[in-house]
Formats: sequence, C-alpha cells, structure tokens
Amino acid sequence: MAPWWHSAVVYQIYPRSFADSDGDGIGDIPGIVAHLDHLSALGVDVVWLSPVYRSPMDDNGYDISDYSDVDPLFGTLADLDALIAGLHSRGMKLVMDLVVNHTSDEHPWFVESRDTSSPKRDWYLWRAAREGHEPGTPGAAPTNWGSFFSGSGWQFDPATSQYYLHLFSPKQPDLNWENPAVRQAMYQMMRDWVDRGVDGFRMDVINLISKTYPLTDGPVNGPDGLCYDPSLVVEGPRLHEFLQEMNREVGISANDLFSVGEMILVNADQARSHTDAAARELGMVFTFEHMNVDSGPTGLKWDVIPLHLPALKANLAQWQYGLAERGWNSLYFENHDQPRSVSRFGDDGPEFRVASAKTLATTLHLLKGTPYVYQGQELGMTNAGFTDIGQYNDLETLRFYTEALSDGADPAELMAAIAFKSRDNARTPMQWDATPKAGFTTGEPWLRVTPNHDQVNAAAAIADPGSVFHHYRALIDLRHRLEVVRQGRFALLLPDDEHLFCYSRTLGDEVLLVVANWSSAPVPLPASDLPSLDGAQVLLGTHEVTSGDLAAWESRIYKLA
Ligand code: TEU
Repeated sequence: MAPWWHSAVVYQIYPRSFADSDGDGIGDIPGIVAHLDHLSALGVDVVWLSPVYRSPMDDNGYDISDYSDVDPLFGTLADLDALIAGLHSRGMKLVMDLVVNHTSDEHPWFVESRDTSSPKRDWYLWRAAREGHEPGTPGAAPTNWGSFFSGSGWQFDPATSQYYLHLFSPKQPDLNWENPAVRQAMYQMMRDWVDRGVDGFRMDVINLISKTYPLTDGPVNGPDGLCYDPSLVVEGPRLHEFLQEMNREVGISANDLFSVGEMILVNADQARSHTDAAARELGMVFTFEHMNVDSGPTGLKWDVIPLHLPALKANLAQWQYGLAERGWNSLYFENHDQPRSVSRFGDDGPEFRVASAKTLATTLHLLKGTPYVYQGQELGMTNAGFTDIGQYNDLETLRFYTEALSDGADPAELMAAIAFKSRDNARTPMQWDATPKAGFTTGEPWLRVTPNHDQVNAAAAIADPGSVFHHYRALIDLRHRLEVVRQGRFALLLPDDEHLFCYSRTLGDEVLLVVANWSSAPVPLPASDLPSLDGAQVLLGTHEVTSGDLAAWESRIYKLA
C-alpha cells in the first residue's frame, strides 16, 4: 500500500514572515496557531515549519544554537505544543526543519570545539593552513572552496591558528559526521521531537553530511580565484550509510514518518537511490535542477537567463520518468530560498497575475509526487519589488552583493539580478488583508510589506471564487479525490513547444490530459498532436472554455472519454 504522504499536499511556513502575534514585527508560533483555519480551508495535509529553534538568526534560524528549544522570538515549547495540537485536531501533521549539516558557531558544541583539547574539537572540521603558507594569510586556507554564500568556505581562528569549514556562512560551521557521537546526538534529538508529536522532518542540505576525504582543491570557477563547484562536496561516500542509519535509529520508515531531504546538485538517478522504499532512507528529495533552468552557463543563480520552456519541461519529465517505478518526487516551484514563481515563470502584471499563478499551479499539481505550497503562493504573491540594496536583509544576497562589487561587477546589473532572484522575494510578510501592514503585524515588519497587498491578500482571495486561492483549493481537492492524480503514469506531450506545457496521466483506462498555456498570448491547441478531446470533460480550468484555443495563461485538466 502507498504510504500516506503519497496522497499529501504540504504547506511550507517561514515563521518569521507568516504572522506576528505580539507586535515586534517578526512572525511567531502563536501567529501561526491563529491562522490554522486558513490552512484547513486550503485543504493541505502537512505543514513544514522552517526552523524555530534557538538561533542567533544569522541565517534566520538555519544556524541553530539549541536543537531542543524554541527561540524566544518565535515563542516557547508550550506554543509549539499548541501548534502540534491545533494541527492534529484539524487532521494535519507537522514536519520540522532539521538542520544538521552545520550548527551555529554559538552552539555550545562549537564553542567547546574551539578548544583543541576538548573532545568536541573533532565534532567539526578543523584543519591546519595549507602547507608552506603562513596561517591566516591570503591563500592559506586548507582548500580553495568557496562557500555557498560567497567568499572562502574556511574561517581562520587566530586562537588556535587553524581553520574551520563552513559551507554556508562563517556562523554556520560544518559538523563532522564521521564522528559517531555527532550522529548519535542528532538521532537522539530527532527521537525527542518525534516523542513530542512531530510527524517528520525536512532535512536541510542533507547530501552534504558525508564529505569526501581528504578534502582537496577543486577547479577554480569564481572571479575571486575560488572553487564554487558543489560537486566536490555533495553525495559523499557514506551518504547512503548515514541516511540508512538515521532512518533506522529514528524509526522513520518503521513509524511511517514524513521525510524529505534537500539535496544540492542531486540528479534523478541519485534521487531514486535515496527514495526507493527498499533503501529505507528518505521519502523524497528536493532537487534544484528545475530551479536552475533559468541560470546561464556558469550555473550560478545570479547569472539569469530567460526561461526556455522546453528545458523546464524536459527536466521535470526526466524526474517524472526517473522516479515512476521506484522512488517518489517532491513537486515545488517556490520555497523560502526561491523568488516568487508568478514573477519568475508567470506574468505578474495586473492583466495576467491571477491566470498565470493558477496555470503554474495546475501544471505543478497534476504531476506525480507530493506538491508543496509555499506561504503566499496560494494567493499569487509576487516578488518584493525592492530597488535599493538597503531594503534587503538576506545574508546570501548581501554577501553576494559585497563580493561581486569588490570583484568589479556593474552595480545596476547586480541590482537587476538580485531583484529577480533574491531569497527576500519569498520572505516579505504574508499578505492577510488590505490594511497598512497587510494584517501581518501591528508593529514595524522586519521586511517591507509588498505594496500590492491592497489587492493581493488572503481576505480578498477567500471572498473571490475566481481567486488563485480557490484554484489551489480545487487542485488539492482533485488530488485527494482521484487516484489517477496520485498514482497515474506520466507522459510528456509536445516537448518542443515553447508555449504549451501538456502532459497526460494514465491509470488503467482513466486518462487525464493537462494543457497549459505558459505565455501571455493565446495559443491554438494542436489537435493532431494531442489525444482526442471528443467527449472529454473539463475537470478544472482557469477560464470559461470557449474554443479550442487556449487564452493567455489558460490551463485545463481534461478527463478523456
Ligand atoms: O539551502 C541550501 C542551499 O543550497 C541554499 O543556500 C541555496 O543554495 C540558496 O538559498 C539558493 O539561493 C538551505 C536552506 O534552505 C537555506 O535557507 C539555508 O540558508 C541553507 O540551507 C543553509 O542552512
């Protein structure tokens, strides 16, 4: 029998930006509890909560200093218990974010590890300077690795004349998973959360936990003479072993817990090897491949090129085919690290914002896998529209800006790339209503509320049967009702068409046909290249069906006769 999460739709909450209950301008857990009916109305089954643990908030909680407590910014353990109870009583589950590749540099483990004689020294990756180099001088870092957040991946510690590895910010030192005590500490922590009522985990950059030793230089591809090629650090030789051990020790498969591993650079074959039920590792993984189709030859996210629809279709299809028999897909166009999909892939102008947000949703939600809705995506929320670097908060954005400027980049070009791709696009406050702070807070929001909240907000969307919200509700309902949506075989149609995204789903003699116009102009449906629509019934569409042509950003789900 298929596991329960094959029928589930997940809603991601970025707590800092969801709802503020106490007027400090930062979202919190009581704020979430106050909005659970919004989630029930949408019909989602699972909430993935981005980190709420104690943290210095260098990376908004992805730098954890205490895995067993809630940060006072977000509330208390009692608030979390209330959230779990509130979700469970509405038939929903809670998945916690699990950030175990690194801790905060303020975690007591790391503080202890700064002492060379501490047993905790070996919990992190401390290394001497490159041979023949004076420690702490330029070029003396142990390897030439750049961090995912720009600049060297090594931080020099003058007290011991050694460096520690941080694949993300210097305040996020990487743990040494070779050390069994590290692994056991993590499994214990996970068991404690499960005992508290948590239903599973979203595992941050989990394919970085096993490193390939010895750590060696890679090919230089950064303007600063560093190597930014992640292939050096992903999918290390003990990854399968560690994931299997974690699964066993925490009882993930045994207790039917939810698990999704975020995996940088993962391909469909690797994903299958991690999500095949027989492997007893993970339920599903998050790929980045389809998020890179609008990156240029460098592969870097800031190197923006226009979307070429056939490339996106080819990639999504490759994953649909690759995980058709064994393994399972996660389906997403947005999360807290990605810009808003309606601004990125759709048309966020007044004429087509609603239709394009709906059509992106149709396209994603009829695929096979577990769909994820990121807060505000169900409203068709847009990018932030910031024009000044001072409006941004995200450390990835700010570090990139500073580094790129010092490498001689053109400021106007940088600002354009940042406006399109910055993570802050997804992190502006949730738009609940048309009041000045969008109903998010009574105080000063930590990040500017997007001005279009007077139009784009939950209250307006719920009141309007033609809204993006009600389209999501209908898509989620369709998945819950129809086995063919959950388990049907996928086939891509018209792979080379630059405007149409069409595919079929088949289960026994039941066939669904999805046709979606990903463009701001009408497109005729090429009847001769599609299955016959004679007697077909439209299960859900974005427009009144008037002809065989698709209007700009129109999509339809047909049940074929
Ligand atoms: O993201 C991993 C990751 O690869 C991102 O840094 C990604 O490269 C970037 O955001 C794309 O713009 C996870 C979390 O989702 C992210 O929020 C954290 O900052 C990061 O890990 C470190 O924990």
